[in-house]
Amino acid sequence: MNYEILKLEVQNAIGIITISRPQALNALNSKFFAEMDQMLVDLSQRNDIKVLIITGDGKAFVAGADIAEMVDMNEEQGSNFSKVGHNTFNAIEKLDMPVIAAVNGFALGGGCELAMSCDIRIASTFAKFGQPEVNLGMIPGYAGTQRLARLVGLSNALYLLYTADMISADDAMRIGLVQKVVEADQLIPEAITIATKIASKGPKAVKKIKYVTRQGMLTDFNSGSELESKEFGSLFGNEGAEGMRAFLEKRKPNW
Ligand code: CO8
Repeated sequence: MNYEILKLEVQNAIGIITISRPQALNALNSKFFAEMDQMLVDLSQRNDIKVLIITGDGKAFVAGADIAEMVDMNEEQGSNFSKVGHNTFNAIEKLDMPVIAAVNGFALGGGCELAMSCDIRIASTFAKFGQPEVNLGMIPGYAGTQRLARLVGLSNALYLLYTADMISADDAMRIGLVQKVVEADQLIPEAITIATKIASKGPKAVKKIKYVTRQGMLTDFNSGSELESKEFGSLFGNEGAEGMRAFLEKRKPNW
């Protein structure tokens, strides 16, 4: 595919996707979803990337779904456009590697929903988060109603969804939506530092952490614990054996 909106750079096992349609504050249109779907397939077929970072070009991470594209949709088209977003964001959650959102600016509506589909969020002091759909007489359509409540708790989520308030990076961190806030010029370096740290850990263990933890959020405690036992067991005899042996032999593991 000839990517026009997405740019991928790969350095030292870290992939950085930049969403670049700054003239529309990187608003999510059909082209974005087609490109992101293909990018996720491409990424799942490569084995040189251990951690992925997603960021935005310009003053926005993503300022929402593309209002100009949505304005004339009918009920069926709106519902379908919502499902397109669900599929893409679910695929990010299922991607076989940790995904870090490096939120450089506005993360509104679909932009906040995209950031929430990533595993962790690092924000610049310029970042603003919000679900302003009620200002448009709409509700979130890319699972924002579901992910926000799971990440920040029911009442924090309902507060943001009802009021459409745009909150600062510090306030987003206070409610647990963001894991770290840094100066703008430190955003990508810090995301790379975190990604590099994760990439140095047991690679199979990191993938299984994502799989088991995310599956656990979709199921009940006992089923999640059962899956944990199975995947925990699967690491014995290979990567886990090397990691534990390296500890006992006081050397670095050779993954
Ligand atoms: N869609 C399309 N274009 C946009 C969007 C958007 N979401 N946001 C900004 N733009 C465009 C503007 O129209 C403007 O274009 P132009 O230069 O041609 O007039 C350009 O980007 C720059 O924007 P502004 O001039 O408005 O920049 P400001 O710095 O003054 O303001 C804001 C920045 C505050 C971010 C402002 O642009 C804004 O409020 N944007 C809309 C935010 C919003 O409401 N987002 C939610 C959209 S709805 C949504 O995301 C639902 C998700 C689920 C959809 C389900 C599918 C059915």
